[in-house]
Amino acid sequence: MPTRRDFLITGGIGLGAVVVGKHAATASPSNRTAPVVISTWPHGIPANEAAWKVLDSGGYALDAVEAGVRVPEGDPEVMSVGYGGLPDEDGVVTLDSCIMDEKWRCGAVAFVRNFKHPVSIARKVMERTRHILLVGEGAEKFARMMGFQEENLLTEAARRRWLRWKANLSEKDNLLPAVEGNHDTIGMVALDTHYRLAGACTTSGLSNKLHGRVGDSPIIGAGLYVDGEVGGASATGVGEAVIRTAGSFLIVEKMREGMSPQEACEEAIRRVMKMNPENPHVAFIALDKEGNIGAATNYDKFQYALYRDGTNSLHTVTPIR
Ligand code: SD4
Repeated sequence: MPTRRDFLITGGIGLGAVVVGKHAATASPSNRTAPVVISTWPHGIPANEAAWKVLDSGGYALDAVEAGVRVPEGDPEVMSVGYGGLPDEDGVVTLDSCIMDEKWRCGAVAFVRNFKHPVSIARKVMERTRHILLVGEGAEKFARMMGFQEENLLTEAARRRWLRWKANLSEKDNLLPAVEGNHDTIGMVALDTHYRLAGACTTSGLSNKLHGRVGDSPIIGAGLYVDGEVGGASATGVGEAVIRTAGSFLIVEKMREGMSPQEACEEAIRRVMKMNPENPHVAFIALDKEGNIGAATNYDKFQYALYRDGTNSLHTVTPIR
């Protein structure tokens, strides 16, 4: 019995939920479909739009996902990614991001301050170093060396939200970060017209997190995993639960064993629920190398954006309980 019900949202979310592209997708006789791009949350709609521009002109999936996730990274209205993201408990915006191509090449940065586009720094780590993950000061030094401009990422709106949280602290509070309302990492997986896969994941992480905390989003295998021979997956939600399950890697391995992207995402959510008795909010998206997609969650309001067959649409996922 299906545990997930998709429906097309036709309006009312203020993002232009359905956008029709110029061209229909290429469907080969074997029923493979490309290009396809899938991403998390309503801000996936404008992100998909940017990714589709690359894909629709025959471009590379890796360029598409980078261009795509840079949109919410640069948007101050999106308070969970990049510029305008909510800060940690010290009032500092710290960003985590990674990117991965179809040949297992990957790059990541974590705990990066004052740079708006960590995904592009992550790509430079992948392309210009022998390393995969750079953090904090080292990542920032590398970004400066690569010519990225520093800027203050804390917007007035985010600072006010942080001040309100700070003002409400009491000796009764513990240091668990508030989890409501800030699960909106963008994870994106794309398949280009040459059937090459790539993915990216980028976030400001949980709001009010402890200074120095890094979540799942920059961890290859947790927040993102891509295997060009199989498919790719990405995660959003409480990062600790995603890391514990190696969620994105788990999904790709389940697809390798023969599960559909949908079955694999549902399996990963069940694993999260089994391994984390407090049932933290998590959602996964997946795309296989044939262009089939999946999405699953254990919380009420998860939506993903899908650009396929020339249409960009937002889908709500029925949670697994
Ligand atoms: C993290 N997974 O840092 C991220 C948070 C988030 O949607 O909001 N994800 O744990």
